[in-house]
Amino acid sequence: EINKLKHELQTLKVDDHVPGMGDMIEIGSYIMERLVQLGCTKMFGVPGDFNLGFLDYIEDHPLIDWVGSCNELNAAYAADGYARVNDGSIGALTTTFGVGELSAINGIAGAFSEHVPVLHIVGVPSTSQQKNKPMLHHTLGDGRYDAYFKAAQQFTIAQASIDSKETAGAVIDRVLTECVVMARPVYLMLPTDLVSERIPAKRLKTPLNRTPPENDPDVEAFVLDEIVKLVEEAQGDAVILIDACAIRHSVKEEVKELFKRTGFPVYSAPMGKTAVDETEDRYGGIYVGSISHPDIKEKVESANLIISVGALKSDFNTGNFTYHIPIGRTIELHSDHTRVQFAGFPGIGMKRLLPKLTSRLHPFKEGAIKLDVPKFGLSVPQDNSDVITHEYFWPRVGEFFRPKDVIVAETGTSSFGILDVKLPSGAVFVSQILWGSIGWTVGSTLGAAMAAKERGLGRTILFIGDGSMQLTVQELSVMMHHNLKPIIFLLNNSGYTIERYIHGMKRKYNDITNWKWTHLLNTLGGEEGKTCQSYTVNNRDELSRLLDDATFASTGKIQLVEVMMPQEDAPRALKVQTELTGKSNR
Ligand code: TPP
Repeated sequence: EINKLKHELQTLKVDDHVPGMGDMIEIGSYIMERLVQLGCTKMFGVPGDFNLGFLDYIEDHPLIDWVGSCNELNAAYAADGYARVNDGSIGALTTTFGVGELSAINGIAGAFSEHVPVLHIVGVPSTSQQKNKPMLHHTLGDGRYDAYFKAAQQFTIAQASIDSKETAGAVIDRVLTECVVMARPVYLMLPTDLVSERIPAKRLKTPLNRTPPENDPDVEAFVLDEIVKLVEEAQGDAVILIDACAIRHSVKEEVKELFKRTGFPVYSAPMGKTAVDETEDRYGGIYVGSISHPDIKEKVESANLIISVGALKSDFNTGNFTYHIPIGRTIELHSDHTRVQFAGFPGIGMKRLLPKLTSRLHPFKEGAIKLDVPKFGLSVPQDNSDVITHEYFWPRVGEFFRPKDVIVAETGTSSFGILDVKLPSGAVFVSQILWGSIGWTVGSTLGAAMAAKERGLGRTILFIGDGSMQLTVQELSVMMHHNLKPIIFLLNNSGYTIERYIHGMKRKYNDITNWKWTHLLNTLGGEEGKTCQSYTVNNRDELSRLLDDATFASTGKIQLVEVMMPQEDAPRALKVQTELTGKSNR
């Protein structure tokens, strides 16, 4: 099925699969065709009377699947997760005017902060209603029809209202191009009366530009000379530090070329985890400022030169801003600017710069480069305890992962615990470390699992705390509706452990109601034992036996594992980070 789809995508011609369209195409179909061209084949969302007409086009399209979510927040999370795993494409959702779109805004803002390209299409009242401003349902009742557009301006990189059939094609293309090139969400208003208006199909023959513009050649040449000089002066003692924007702005391949050619060791920030294959010889692990393992910290901070690619220096991504790397020894490559030591070069983007840099640098010569990267990864502790502590859990599940697995980790103990686990070749790590909206991973897992299927990746495995699951749990039903089979590890530590560590270890506000977790899938539409399976593991032996069970590992149905953990236990990195966060909140 995947191959068939790929083939159809490659050979797609507009007229082939939209019978009778001729040279004209309806606006609803035009949007669909552009999505297909971008490699996006899922539309997430929730129906409402202002987008129902558009939903017909989605449902009838041969290459796009409609994925109805339980609420708009989850739909936005799903579109975000889909875009992250469907690397280089975008995610898309559609909601209805006001009530729907406003519910999605948290998810859209998260995509903005973490550089994820998401198209948010909102079905809005007709063009004449927008002019006359009657007191329609879903309005504020005071005639401010532009209020939601104004809200969207805060959280999207481009916004537009399709207001005539004459300009529709150009408007759609403009926002989509911004979405892809800037790797950020965009907002498009689609009035009810324009969905079926016909516009020329000719524009579709020109694919959208997906790459950033060329750098100014003189400035770029100067920057390259400066970088090459610094690399030579470093005499082989340089490291590459890869981060989130290397993934989001699609330079993973370019960075791979760079470290293959130079032989420099590579380290990753938490948000850049799996940007480089963690099984690479020269991969040294996660650098997170003072929270890093001491040998990683020493290797990175003592290098003569640090080439940082796509850095996103947020608190949780830098060990609370504790990078001890002097600016004089740093080169920073970003999507839209470059920094060489103390000098900034606006407009010099890494997508164009990196291949030129790689070709200018000398190939690795045996003995010329410091190659002693620390041994990255954890081993399972051999003590006699039977308690599932974080110290035990993460290395133990690390042994369960397989190449190409998609591993999603929720804000909380999960996103910290997973960091030190060495993930197998081709694995994709998904987490929302900067925005950190709890519950995000449930929607995101829905989108990620769909993209994983399309891309021929492995299992989708979610790690989530009991507190976070309670925010967005309904989306499990959508996963089952679409026959997705993720494995969900629900860490039951009786409440908000990460918050306990920040403030109020014994406070009631950090407690939650315990749910009957193993009944959930059955309640949400599954049939326990048939289409879904749930387990509780109380001790190390039960966990280990389950992880070694071939039927469990092959994940023939959606599975939820309730992992019983102590309330006040946490991964090492979380304990250090929360102490720093707690202090800075005072
Ligand atoms: N609301 C949202 C939408 N996002 C948030 N980040 C918070 C509240 C604050 N918050 C951050 S982590 C957390 C809360 C309430 C608790 C997470 O608890 P749980 O999922 O059980 O994770 P644990 O640390 O126990 O593994």
